[in-house]
Amino acid sequence: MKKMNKKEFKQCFSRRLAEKFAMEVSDASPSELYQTLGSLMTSAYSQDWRQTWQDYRDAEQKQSYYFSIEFLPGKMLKSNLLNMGWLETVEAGLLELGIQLDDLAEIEPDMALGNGGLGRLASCFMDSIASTGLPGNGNGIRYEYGLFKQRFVDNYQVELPDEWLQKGNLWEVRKESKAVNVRLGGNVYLSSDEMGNLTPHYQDGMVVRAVPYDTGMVGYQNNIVNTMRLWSVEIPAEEEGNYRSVEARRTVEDLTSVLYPDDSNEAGRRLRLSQEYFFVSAGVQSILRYYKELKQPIDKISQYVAIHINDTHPAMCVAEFMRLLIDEENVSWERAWNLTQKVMSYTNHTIMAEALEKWSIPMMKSVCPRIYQIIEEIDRRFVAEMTGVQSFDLIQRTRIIQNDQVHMAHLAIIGSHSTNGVAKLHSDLLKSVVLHDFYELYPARFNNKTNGIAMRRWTQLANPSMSKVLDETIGKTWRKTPGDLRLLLNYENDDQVLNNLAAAKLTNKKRLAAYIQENCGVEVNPHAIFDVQIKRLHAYKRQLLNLLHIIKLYLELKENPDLPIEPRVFIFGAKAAPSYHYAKSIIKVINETASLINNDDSIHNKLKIVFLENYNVSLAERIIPAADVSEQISLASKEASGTSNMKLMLNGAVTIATLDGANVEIRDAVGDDNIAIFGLTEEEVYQYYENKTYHAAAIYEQDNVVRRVIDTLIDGTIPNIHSEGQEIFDSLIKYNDEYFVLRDFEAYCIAQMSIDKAYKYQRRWLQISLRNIANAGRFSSDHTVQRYAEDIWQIEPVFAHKDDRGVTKH
Ligand code: GLS
Repeated sequence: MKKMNKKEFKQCFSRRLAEKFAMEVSDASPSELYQTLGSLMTSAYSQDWRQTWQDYRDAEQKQSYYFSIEFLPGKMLKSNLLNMGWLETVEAGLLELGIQLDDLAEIEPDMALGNGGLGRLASCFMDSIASTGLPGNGNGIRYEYGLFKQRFVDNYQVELPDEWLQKGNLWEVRKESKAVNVRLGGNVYLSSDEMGNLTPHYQDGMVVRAVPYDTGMVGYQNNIVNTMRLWSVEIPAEEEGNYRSVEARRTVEDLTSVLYPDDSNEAGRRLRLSQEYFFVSAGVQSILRYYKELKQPIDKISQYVAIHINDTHPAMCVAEFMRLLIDEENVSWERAWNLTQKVMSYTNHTIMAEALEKWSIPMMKSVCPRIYQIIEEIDRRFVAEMTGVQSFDLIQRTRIIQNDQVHMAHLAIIGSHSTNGVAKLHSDLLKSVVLHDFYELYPARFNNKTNGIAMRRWTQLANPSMSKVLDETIGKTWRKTPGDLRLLLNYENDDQVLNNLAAAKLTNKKRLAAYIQENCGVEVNPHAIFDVQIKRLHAYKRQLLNLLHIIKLYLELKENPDLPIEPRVFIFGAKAAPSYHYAKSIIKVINETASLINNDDSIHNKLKIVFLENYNVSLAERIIPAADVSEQISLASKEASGTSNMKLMLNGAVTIATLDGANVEIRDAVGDDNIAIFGLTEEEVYQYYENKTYHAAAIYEQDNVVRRVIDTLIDGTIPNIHSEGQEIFDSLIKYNDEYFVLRDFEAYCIAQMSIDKAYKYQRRWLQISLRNIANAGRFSSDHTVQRYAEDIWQIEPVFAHKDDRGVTKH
């Protein structure tokens, strides 16, 4: 990629502005300046983008395709600048033109085509795949509306549409020539020739056009630009006549209109199934079209193509790939099946039963009838193959079609060569409990790939003040090799370094405090502990446990305003799925408690609660660098991995955690003294399930503290929560506290006391914080994708080295 000095940049920038808008810098609005900068960037990397593609093609490289119904890139301006190696020059150049880069970054909407961890992971992987030079692409849906915008009205969550495309999207390129048709609905009949070959005949239904919008995924200073391909639906020109009515057009347009706003809690809706088939079919068709251009025999396809099924949403890749091979390429079933299993791999991201997708047979037949036929045949053959080898019961439990439903996880596991979980504990649980039957059948297919995070975004971009301290202390190699953060351990007794890290943290806390003041009207003390829980609002994540502890502290302070606790600001960020009533009630109660506590002068500002609206990637970038404490308090076994836990640790927050998901590996990385672990273990949780001895009401009866705290939900202590307080109270006492909040309450309070105590000894606290930063390198997603590449996809980096002008040197 062409490097520029400041002077050249300024000239190019002014010239581009004149060409695009016929304007001088001084006349242009931030939006025009943003577009000018973006267009300068895209034209600078498009040469590399084309070249990367050419290189993969010339070298006939095996490529992976990451199929995900969600991608959550957030803003791309600064991360692209960083990866292009332009950030410093552009920042300085713009400044000389009187422009703040951050003001331009503000213009860009957050690209929020995902709900939370699952989508963000996909985007961290896209960054890392490009940055490690791996030939890998994304494949998903270009939703017209991203995840809803959250506002609080009367302390309730309300949802507003996210019209992120309103002002266009700089980074995408519409590729009309790469469009494909997708058939939905109707009927399909099979006819057989004298050889017994079956041919499908389609009747009725609709054909829609899938048009790809490609976005360059710029690697970190390596001249590699991969592709994230998102599909948008259109009415095919030749079908215009069939779509005259508004309703008919609407049926088509709805397909890629909205992202389903549910995380780990999927409702089985017809439109969702259509979305799944739409992007699966479009993606697999375009892969096969490319493969055929290579003129290789179809039997070699697994040496060129790896398709990754990210959670069950794209599980129909298995059947669609089969369909194309047998119906379009005349490959026999057996050969096609063999190739399919070699090409496909699958990641499970949750053990929550409601998120393991199942579709009713009638629905699947009506959305994608040919796919249903193929799944039926896969199921029939699976049963036939296993009969006599495995027990009848095991076969019944593992087959794809059961009780008139199609089990998508079963399809993904049976139709692929690899199934992985996303943290050690989660992968073990898959083997021992959730997918144990499949582990019996296919032990070699199961493996673990602990999640990771895009280190550069979460340090260099989000936390420049800490990054500067790191550079000054351990040099700059950590920027490329995050494992080098360990060098920081050499300075754990160096007061100067500890103080520098503390100063960087304070800068970030002041910045967040200003944001809080501006957006919530709450004044917070930057010297207080900033205690952060940021993630989707879900009962299993137990924001309620956090709240109950805050209420306990409040009650204690009311009794004794001189209680010697460190001042704390509890910061929440969380969206609830619009249909998730209970989660919305929790938001309301947290907000009302915040109003109560924040306005109570008698507690001398020792406690504050801030619930920041509209938690998204950009807000995460603001909050995480300012956090002192990271709340990772899900019920053990429920959080598959978590990734905010890694981001917070990397930014020096100290974790208070259950032994759940990747928290276990964080504990292993930092050691017991540098993390506050509490609560039931996963084994203990399963014991309770087994012997059914959990009685939340008994804890309530016997424990005065618990009773006093829980009663505030219904006794008027917290105003305006009449029905919500009762609902939550009932969930705990009447419905026996599904997520063991009361069981873990005491242990949690003790762990919180240890945090309070540790914070009082600032030097020790800073050392703990330093050890967290130093040990975070292992959670780089660069590392994670390399494991996927070697163990699952069998793809390798391109070894074409390029010089600064983007010329390939072989
Ligand atoms: C999730 C899990 O709940 C998270 O624990 C995990 O970190 C993430 C990425 O693997 O996937 N599964 C899901 O459906 N949404 C998630 O965030």
